[in-house]
Amino acid sequence: MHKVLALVFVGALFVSNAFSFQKVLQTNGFEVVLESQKNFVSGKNDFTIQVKSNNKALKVENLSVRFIMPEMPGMPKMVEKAEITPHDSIYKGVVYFPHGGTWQIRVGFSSDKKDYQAKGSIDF
Ligand SMILES: [Cu+2]
Repeated sequence: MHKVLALVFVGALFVSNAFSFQKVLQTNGFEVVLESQKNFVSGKNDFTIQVKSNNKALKVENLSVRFIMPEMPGMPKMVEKAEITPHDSIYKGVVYFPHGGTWQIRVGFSSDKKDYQAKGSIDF
């Protein structure tokens, strides 16, 4: 039941075309598409992530999304791992940021038994 509701929810997001944030990362011919209804903020963030090949969203294995801020004066390195829930080939992510700034994005996944990592960054 929860899965059905979640699918309807994610579907509704697409139908209403409500994404105001989109970031596309590239790796080895894959496009990793991060989307959210609002720009990332400190605190809780909900987003969706899709791994596409030839414009088709794929089901992948071991999808992980981490946001990293390198060590800075007076602040240790921070790694915030997103909680990922698959809904067919759309993955729903939740991440909490302690504060804004520039965060490196690392998206890892496996497809056909090979491991890939896409990199990017966001600023808020
Ligand atoms: Cu920090």
